[in-house]
Formats: sequence, C-alpha cells, structure tokens
Amino acid sequence: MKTFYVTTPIYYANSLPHLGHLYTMIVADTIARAKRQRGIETYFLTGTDEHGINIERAAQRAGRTPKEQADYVVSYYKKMTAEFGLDTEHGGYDIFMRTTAPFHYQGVSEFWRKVAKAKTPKGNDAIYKGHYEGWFCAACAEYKTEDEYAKPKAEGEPPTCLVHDTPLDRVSEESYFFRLSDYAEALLEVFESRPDFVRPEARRNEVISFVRGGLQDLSVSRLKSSVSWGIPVPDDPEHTMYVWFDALINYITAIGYGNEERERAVGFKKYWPALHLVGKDILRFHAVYWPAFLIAAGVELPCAIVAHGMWLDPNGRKMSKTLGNTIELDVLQKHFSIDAIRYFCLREMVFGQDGRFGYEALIDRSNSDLASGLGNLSSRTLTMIARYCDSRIPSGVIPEDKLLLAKRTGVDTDETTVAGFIEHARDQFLLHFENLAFSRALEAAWSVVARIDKMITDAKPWDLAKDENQKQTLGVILYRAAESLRWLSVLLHPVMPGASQAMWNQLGLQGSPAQTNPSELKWGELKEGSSIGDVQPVFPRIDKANVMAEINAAEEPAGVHATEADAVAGSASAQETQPAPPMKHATEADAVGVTSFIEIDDFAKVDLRVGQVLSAERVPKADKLLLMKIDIGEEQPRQVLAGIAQYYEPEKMIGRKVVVVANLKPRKLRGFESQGMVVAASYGEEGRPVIATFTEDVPNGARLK
Ligand code: ME8
Repeated sequence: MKTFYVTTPIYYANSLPHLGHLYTMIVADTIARAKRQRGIETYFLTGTDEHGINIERAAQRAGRTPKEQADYVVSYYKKMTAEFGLDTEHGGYDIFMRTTAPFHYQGVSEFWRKVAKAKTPKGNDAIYKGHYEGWFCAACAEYKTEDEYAKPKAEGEPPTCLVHDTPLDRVSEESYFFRLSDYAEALLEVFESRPDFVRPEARRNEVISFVRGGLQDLSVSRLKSSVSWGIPVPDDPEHTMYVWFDALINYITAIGYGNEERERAVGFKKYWPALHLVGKDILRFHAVYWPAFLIAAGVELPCAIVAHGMWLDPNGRKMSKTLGNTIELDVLQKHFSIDAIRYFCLREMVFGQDGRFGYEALIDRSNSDLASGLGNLSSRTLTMIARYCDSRIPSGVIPEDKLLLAKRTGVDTDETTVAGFIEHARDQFLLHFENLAFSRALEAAWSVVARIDKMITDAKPWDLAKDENQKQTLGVILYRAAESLRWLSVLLHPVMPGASQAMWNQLGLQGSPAQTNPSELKWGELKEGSSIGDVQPVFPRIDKANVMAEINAAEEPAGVHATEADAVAGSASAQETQPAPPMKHATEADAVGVTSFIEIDDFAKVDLRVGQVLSAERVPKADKLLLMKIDIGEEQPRQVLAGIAQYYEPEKMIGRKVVVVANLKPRKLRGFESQGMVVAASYGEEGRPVIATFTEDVPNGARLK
C-alpha cells in the first residue's frame, strides 16, 4: 500500500501557540486529509521542540522546571489542536511529538553515533571537537555571523539579534563541530538533480545561493555547564547536543528510527521519507543542515522541503506581541467556524508568499465566498428540491419528447457540457492541489460555484415550476446543481472537512466525502429518487458590524488604573497603599481648562523605561493584581505589581513591551515587593486600563524622554 508522511515544524515550548503555528498545522492537516481521501496510508506529525537555553530561561523566569515549562506549553497546544479539530480524535495528527520523549533520546543518540563515525565526502571526520568563539541568539537557537546581527548600541554591550532585537550571548567554549563545509557539493548535487526537493522555486534559489556562498562548520554541542537542558552527547556527557541537531532528528525518531518499539508501532521503513512543511524562517535548517546530517548518517533524504510565507497584519507588518497586532486564537475560535478559518488561510495566502491576516478580511471572505457563494448555492438548490421535487433527487435526463421544449427555454440539453466543465475544474483543482497551490485550487472549485449559480439564475427554476410541461427541465437543472454540490463536497473535504460532510449529508448521501477519491468521481452517480436530508445553512452569514465591535471591545482592555495603589483599591488591604495625594489648589491654568504646567526638570525626575514582560501571574486573593517580572534592561528583571488582572490575562502579557516607572520607591503589596509601576491609560467610568506600548521595535531599558 502507498504511504505518505507529512510533518510540521515542532514548535518551541517556550511560548504559547499563535496563528502562525496554527497555520502550518492547517496546511499539513489539509494535505494529510487529501492523501487519506485517496486511500493512501498517511502519517501526520506535529509537536514541540523542548530543549535548549531558551526553554531553560523561559522556565526560570516562570519559576518552573524546564519540563514543567514544556508541559505547560504543550497543554495549550493540545487545547488548540482539539478546539481547531486538528488532533487525532478529529482525524488530524497521528503524533504530537515531544523531544523529551525517552524514545527520542535513544534515537538521537544512535544518530549522533552514526554521524560521529562517518567520513565526509572529502574523507574527513564528520564530527570533530574544537573551540567555538562567537555570538548566539537564544531565541533563534542559532549562531550568528557578523552580517546576521546588529552592532552593539554602546561600547561594551553585546550585539543584538536582527530578528528578535535581543542581546546575543557570547559563547567561547569547547564544542563539537559538524563538518558542514565538506557537504556543499553533495548538497548542490541534490538541489540540481531534484528540482522539487526545496519548494517553491524562489526559496530553492535562495538555498542554492546560500550554499554556493560557502558553508561553515556548525557547532553542534554546548558545554553542559552552559546549557544543561538537552540531550547529552553520547560518551561525552559534559556536552549537551545543539538543540537543532536534536530537534530535526525528531522527524525520524517519531516513526521508529533507533527504537524498535516505535518501529513496530509506526514504522520508519514504512513511512520515511517525509514531506516537511516549514515557514520560510527556518528553511536553512531544513534544507541545508538536515540533509547534510542525513547524508552523514547514511539516511535517505526527505521527499521535499516546502516553505510557506509568513502571516503579516492587514498593513503588511510582521505580527508581534509588541506591536499588539497578533491574531488571537481564542478570538478566532469564538467568532469563526473552523472551516471558515481553514478556507481563509488556504485561499488568502498564495502558497510560498507572505499573506495578510485581518479579522475584517476573514469576515468579508466568509460572507462572499462561503455564505453568499457555496453556502447559498447549496441551500437554494436543496430548498428547491424540497419544494418542487418532494425532497427527492430528480432525474438528470430530459426525455426525448421534452427536448425541444427545454431548448426553447434556453436550457442546454446536452448534459456533457456541464459535466465536461466540472471534470475540467476537478482536474485543475487536483493539479493545483498537488502543487500545493491551494489558492488556485480553490479558485478552480469556485469556478464551479459561479457556473452553477449562473445556470440556475438563467434557467429560472421558479418560473419553470409554474409550467407542468417543464417539470423535467426543472428537474434536470436541479439535478445538475445537486450533482455539482456532490463533487464540490468531495473536492473540498480536505480543506473544510466539517462543511463538506454537512453538504454531503444534506444531499442525503451515505458514507462520507472523506472516503471518496476525487479522481474517481463520475458524473451522474447521484441517485435519482433518493431523499435529501434536512436543509440547513452550511455557512451562516457573519454580521460584520457586530462581530467587529465585539472583537474591538474585547481587545480594548478594561479596568482600574494600572498602578500599584489602584491594584488593591477597594480590597481588604487597601490600607497598605499610600493615601492619595491631597488635591492641589486650582491654579489659573486650571481655570482656563489647562492642566497646571511643570518644568522639564520635574518631568525628568520620572525615570520611564521600556520593559518587556517576562512572566505574569495572578496574586492569590487579590482579583485585580498581576505579579509580573519585567526586563527593563537591567541585570535582573524587576518585580512589578499592577491592578490589571481583571482585564489582562497573565498569558497575554508575556512578551509585551510596556512602559515602567523605574524610580518609584519600592513598596509592598499583598506581601510582594513592587519595584516600579506599569504605565497605562485609564478611561470610562470604571477607569479601564489600556497599557501603554510601542508600535515600533525598541530595546528593553530604553529611556522615555
Ligand atoms: O522554529 N506566519 O519553532 P517556532 C506563518 N522549534 N507561520 C508562522 C508564523 C507566521 N507569522 N510564525 C510562526 C521553531 N509560524 C523550531 C522548529 S523543527 C525541527 C524546529 C510557524 O515555535 C512556521 O511554521 O519558532 C514557522 O516555521 C514555525 O511556526 C516556527 O515555530
């Protein structure tokens, strides 16, 4: 039996999932469903990347062990995949891979040993011990060369990462190296002989020019004394494997490489090689390092590495918590159906290029393509079958003696015209789908929607229904529409599994579109005389004004001032706070509606700093208080309490840039010392807080003047 294996990246277990992570899973899930629908035995992997300094640090900041940190993040991933119908229970992934799984350790150790024994194509040892001297970005888990970082802002400071704008770590220590420089020719040969190995073409060209530019050997271990959270190097436990080395190997350990039990349960021999789906941000690791490791270990290369673009906000900016322009998964889930989200993701992003994601665009597409388009076609067809044909599928054939009559009304009596059109659209759909050009595939499917809609509008079944002689002509129009809907529900199954099944059921069909191979669809197999199911709207219309108002209201946080004093105002321990300063006497300026002036020196007394929230949690028995650790560019993060807990979920604060009053006298609230204050606007009767932030990237510790 034919098999197929598709993977998403395994995501870092240091932060919670967002739209980008959801997207790659949706694409992989769509591909997996399409393969299964064609009767191909398919294995779909997603999961988390749980080792390395970044996770170690995230855990430290949150007061957890690294494993607890990973478990915490994984629980969010599991919740997300269940809610979006991507887990095993809903017919989605087959494994949620975790690099902390013991079988992974075993497989990775075996892989390392293989590579350590291997010779490069130039006859050198593939792995050797040396000394690494350079800069490392913990967030990218990547060593950075000079053109990959920004020069230090001041003398004595480290350079910063161009992606994260965070200071790099200086690494100067003994390290194992993978002799990547010896693999350039072998890699170029692969790219040359297998033009589809890296896709799309533009990305392939980027990778080729990167390799042609010369490859440097890669440091693949850190001293345990610097990074302990990882897999020890076999036979040298003072070294911890580089997290990317361990992470990439997950794709094979998951299915049985280096572990007999997994081999029996899944089967490396059965499923490898895989199609790897990745964002373009991590293409180099997959298209250069990974194949080189595999060549060294003597393992077959993947089928392909396919890199998609990144989701940007509606203005074309990168989504980031700092900019506050991210798409929130809980908002998506609350207001939109899974199918509409899947459809939008696949229709809106031209695969391989960056795409823009905005709630308004999602509503517009849902309403035009789904509610008014496909949904309307389905309900108008089925409603007419219910009304004019007693809820039974009419005959698709016009009897000889009615042909002339039908022709006179302008109806095409040759059914092969419409059948031919749909077969062509199906072929186009499958071709584009095979090339992962989902947007174009969906365009082909929607050409059917437009064509059948027009057929109905032109034939005016409601007029035909008034003429008993035209009963068969009316039936044929409705048969063609219903048969087209059957085809569409099969084609669209991988993209919108829920809606396609609903359409299928409403047509009164048995079984499932999930088990119908679209290449084997034959025109006319919809059975005359069979009863249709209950007719219900497949895609209800979204009330744009209402939903946008709700989304906007939810995004504008509410509450009391974000000051420490306000944080406990009204609570039992209000007396712990300082009394409010006495009202000043009104000045002349107040009299004319102007706030009294201060001197610039007065303002300069307030030390306002850019900070980034590293951790946030609720304070027991204080509903309004959040306890945060905020990095304001000092050696240690500040502990700050803020009265925003009723309006800001702790998880949502993590990673946010805020403004901190850094020279406020420390004081205790609810037994915790607050070492500063977070600045927020306050509005409305209840004084809802809106935390001040920045629309441009700015380093932690920068002073506001
Ligand atoms: O890189 N648009 O994990 P990660 C589209 N652990 N996709 C996006 C996106 C966006 N704005 N943001 C993230 C890692 N993604 C490593 C991978 S694999 C052996 C190790 C998706 O948590 C996209 O798939 O940073 C991207 O490649 C991935 O999330 C990065 O996830």
